[in-house]
Amino acid sequence: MAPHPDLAQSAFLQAVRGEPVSHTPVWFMRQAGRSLPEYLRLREGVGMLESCMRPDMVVEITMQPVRRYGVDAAIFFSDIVLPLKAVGVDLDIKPGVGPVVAQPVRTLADVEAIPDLTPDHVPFITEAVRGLVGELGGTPLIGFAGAPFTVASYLVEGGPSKDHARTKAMMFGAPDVWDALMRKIAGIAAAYLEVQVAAGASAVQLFDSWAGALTPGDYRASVMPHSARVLAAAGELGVPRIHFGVGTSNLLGLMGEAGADVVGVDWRTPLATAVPQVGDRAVQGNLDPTLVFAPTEVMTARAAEVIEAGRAARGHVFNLGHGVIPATDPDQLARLTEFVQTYPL
Ligand code: 1CP
Repeated sequence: MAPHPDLAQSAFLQAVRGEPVSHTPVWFMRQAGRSLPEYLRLREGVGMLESCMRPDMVVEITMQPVRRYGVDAAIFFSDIVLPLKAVGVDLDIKPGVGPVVAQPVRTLADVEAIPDLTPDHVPFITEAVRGLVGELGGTPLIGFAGAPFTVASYLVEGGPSKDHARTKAMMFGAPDVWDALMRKIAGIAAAYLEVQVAAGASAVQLFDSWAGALTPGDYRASVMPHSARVLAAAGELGVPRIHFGVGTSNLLGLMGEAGADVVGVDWRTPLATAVPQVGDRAVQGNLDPTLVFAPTEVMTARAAEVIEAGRAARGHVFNLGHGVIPATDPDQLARLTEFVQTYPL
């Protein structure tokens, strides 16, 4: 299907390419799911992974924040562990916890038992993306995948972890197993992104949420080459690539060099500090997600500072510095969206 003609004028796609924009484009990580009452109603009695495998639900949940806020891009409703589930890894997403893996990956045999991903594993993704692209019209859809380090953390730890100790112990102590695991996940992520782009996604985001646990030296040696492979594969499909992590103030340059068009910045690093680090790339971010709980004029004053700092970058996509917090008042996000879109450039 040919891309919708209005996509050429999308402020989001213009900003990520470093072209002039009429307004600063805005979308929110975790805008789909979690906080909207219409989402919570729809999800009643349906498991998280089950909802990700039902195209009708994926289309509806992805559309909800687009309708409510009029954001400049949609983020595909899914999860970073969905492709693992699709190839047969025994895992679930437990309410209030997150992804839990039945048999954590520890050995080379464990890695080799994970199948590579083919489009036949995820026909429901193709169907959902096609349906969405039809409904979204001129609003671009951002596809996504988890980056090898962040996905490896769930597989090795068996669930959410604060220090990623077992994961890093494998990286430090069993480099052959680590290399095989990172190659396996990178291949799955690249294939998963290809399915989304083939079905019509306009851009992709690689989430390396937990990369901030690494020193620059370890990131460069043991993680970056694998993320770079995923980003290069996405680049060959001709779509812009966003690369995001949390607590990555000392990794921003490397995350750009890994092959990103846009570097996502969390709220701890001022954009004025981040922009020189990423060089000739666009940035995405980075309002502290808790500012939506402050009075509206406090929130918008800080949003204005973010927009002003973003002017120094090749391009700027406004976002929160991490995902929408579930207790967020949707009306406050609506006000924030309007403020950013009408802020004079
Ligand atoms: O039952 C539920 O509603 C569970 C909540 C939920 C939702 C709505 C989870 C569990 N995942 C998702 C969807 C999701 N996850 C999206 C869809 C788009 C959107 O919500 O707008 C995306 C992009 C993700 C990506 C994801 N999953 C990341 C990377 C982004 C980030 O937030 O840093 C990570 C780390 C995950 C793992 C995950 N999935 C769910 C939870 C609670 C977690 C985090 C657990 C942990 O702390 O380790």
